[in-house]
Amino acid sequence: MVQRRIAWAGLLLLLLLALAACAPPGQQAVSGELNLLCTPQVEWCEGMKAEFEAKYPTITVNFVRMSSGESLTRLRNEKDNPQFDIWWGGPIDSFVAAKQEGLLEKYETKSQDKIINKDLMLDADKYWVGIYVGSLGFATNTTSGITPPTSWDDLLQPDLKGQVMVAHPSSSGTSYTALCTVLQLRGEEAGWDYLRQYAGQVNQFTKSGAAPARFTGQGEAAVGIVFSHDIVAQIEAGLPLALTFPAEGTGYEIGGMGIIKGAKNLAAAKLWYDWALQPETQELGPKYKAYQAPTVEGAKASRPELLEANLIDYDFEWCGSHKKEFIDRFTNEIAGAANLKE
Ligand code: S7P
Repeated sequence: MVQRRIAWAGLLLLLLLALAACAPPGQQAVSGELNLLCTPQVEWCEGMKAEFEAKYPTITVNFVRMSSGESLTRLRNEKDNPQFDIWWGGPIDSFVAAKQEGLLEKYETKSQDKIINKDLMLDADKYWVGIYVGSLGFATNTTSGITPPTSWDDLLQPDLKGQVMVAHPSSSGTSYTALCTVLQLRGEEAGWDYLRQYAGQVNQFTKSGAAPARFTGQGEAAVGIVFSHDIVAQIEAGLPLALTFPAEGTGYEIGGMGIIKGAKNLAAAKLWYDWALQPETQELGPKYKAYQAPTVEGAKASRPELLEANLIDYDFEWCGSHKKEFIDRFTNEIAGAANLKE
């Protein structure tokens, strides 16, 4: 009797092990680690790690959350000995730059068939892909007495001197999206002139792009320039904020994903990549307070109204190709990047 029980227990154990190593049809069983460079908010990064590990229990995800500019710098520094396997999130301008610098690995997969707008959201050479879309907005503290701005010029009003908060474009993809939006809306000469005036209104540049929504809600500034979904998350958290958009046009991001050139856990990186392009995965965002719109067929946007603003025809190739040049110019001629607020 005892022997029979031991035999059954052994069989059960074998079955459990076999199940754990089992992969969906068409995929090889993968186990080990996945080192993820994660650029969205930390709550979403943590949620995605937990969801992925629940689906693939033989893989452990180690992630580091870093803003876009910091991520790009880190990848450049680690080019000869990459520590990350995949980069998930952050505006694709940085992925365009990373591809040009040889930091990404090409990956062609059937999962890319589901992308809703391949011309815009899938790199022609398959080095990066879009995983979400989000528009840039203004967050106004409703107790500040300031009328919420509805144009870029409104940010220059004397009442807002020292009352505007935005991240620094050297560290933040959000802020770089704002910079490149202005250059496209106004043309380069007038755009740089505007950026000089706008920087004069800023009380302090932050490191992270989403932070100004929280600081503005806490009364440290009257207006923050932030992605609209990050403003919505702070309104939901109870902060007194109003969301507005510039009527003449606002920029938007396509959040990117790409496998790192020389990834040490390539098979796991490909699994994450394919998983991140499933509609069920993209619909997980709101569970972790992320309200960006999905990029694949079959996934429903939680806040479609955020893309109903007047979006400019943002040129990701142009902004990505000039990223280093524009950031250097902003940092050297307009506002340095020392002492950024966390
Ligand atoms: O919070 C989500 C999100 O706004 O974060 C990314 C953002 O670029 C990361 O922060 P930085 O601005 O500090 O780089 C966006 O891609 C994403 O929508």
